[in-house]
Amino acid sequence: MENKPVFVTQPSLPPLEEFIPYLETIWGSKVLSNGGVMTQRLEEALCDYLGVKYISLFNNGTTALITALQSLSLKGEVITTPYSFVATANALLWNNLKPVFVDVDSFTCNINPEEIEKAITPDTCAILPVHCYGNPCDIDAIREVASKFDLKVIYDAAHAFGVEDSGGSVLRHGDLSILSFHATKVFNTFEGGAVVCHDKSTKESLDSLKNFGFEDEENLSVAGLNGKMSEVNAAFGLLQLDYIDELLMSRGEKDKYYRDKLNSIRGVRLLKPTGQTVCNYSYFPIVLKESYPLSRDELYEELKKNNINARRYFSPLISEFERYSVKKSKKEHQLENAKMISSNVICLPFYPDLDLSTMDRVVRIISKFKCKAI
Ligand code: T4K
Repeated sequence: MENKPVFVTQPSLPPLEEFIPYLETIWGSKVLSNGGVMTQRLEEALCDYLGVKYISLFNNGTTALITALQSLSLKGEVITTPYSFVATANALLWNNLKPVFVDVDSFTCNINPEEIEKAITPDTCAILPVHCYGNPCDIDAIREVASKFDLKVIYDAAHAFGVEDSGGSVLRHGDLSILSFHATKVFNTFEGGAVVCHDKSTKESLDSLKNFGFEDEENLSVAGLNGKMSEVNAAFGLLQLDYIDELLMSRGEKDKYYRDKLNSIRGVRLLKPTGQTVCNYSYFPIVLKESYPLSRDELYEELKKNNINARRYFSPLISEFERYSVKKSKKEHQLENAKMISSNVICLPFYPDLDLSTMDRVVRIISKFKCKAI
């Protein structure tokens, strides 16, 4: 089985027979969507597990983010990171907001608060940072700049399920945080997402916005999306929660295994967890240094030749997609760190069921090239 295809991630599925009773309940109730019992139970269970006050479930992380931004009635410019999945900035465009990309820290890959402050204009209304790969942003510094300039903060916490800092869940920070429960995530509901908020009236407003904007049968506040999670997705989430601690533990063990093997390879930089007391090990990115004998794309192709499908998360930068490129912008030079990481990063296959022999296979390929003398 030396050459069986390997993907960057793969969901771990609970035993199929354990899902049947959930389906029987749904079949019995004939309530398939629109806030049925499974969705209500999952919201409660997630508040409890994550240690947050209010959660509104969505059908994916993108609609969660679009609706979170819509709920704040923002207008103007939003400062964000170019080093993320394109959904982050797409959600701004859906709200007629202008993304302003600023550079990231070269070690954490997260938005650099000093760069945020430099990019503020009279049109700035909010900051949209991403806890990239589940590593928390510099939350204190972001809070400081936001309060100094009276800006909203919406965290894209798509990768940060279960991550904690010394005070508890990182999801308690900012005005709102969003999560993704896509199949490729640490906790998944096939497709799914959520907005975490701090008070009941915000939760009610999010619930209304994701239900087309209905306030009641006769009143529509604004044009909302259909962002509701279905009962089957919520039921899968409930089942998956029973296994989440086991899955996180397995991720932790695999993270350590890769680190021990890759640490000594010259030219390979491993990103270190920063600022969290509980990690979720959502991805395993490596950044190739100049001394590594292959370019990132050469290594990517080499892995592919061996049936190992790594991914270049996040390359291109969002700001490099034609739709977003700020041609000849005077801010262009400020994205140096983001560009450097984006051209050299590669996310290795990483998921709870990944076997050690496959990890060894990945390590063998990375380590077989002789390092450049520089
Ligand atoms: N904000 C951030 C920072 C995000 O990273 C994302 C999504 C969002 C917001 C938006 O959240 P969602 O709307 O997606 O809930 C994947 C995911 O589709 C996306 O959720 C994720 N971030 C992004 C980083 O990665 P692709 O285009 O790389 O996915 P795909 O289909 O190539 O899947 C990757 C690998 O996973 C495949 O090679 C095979 C494996 N896989 C995939 C699926 C779907 C499986 O083994 N089983 C599966 O069911 O975007």
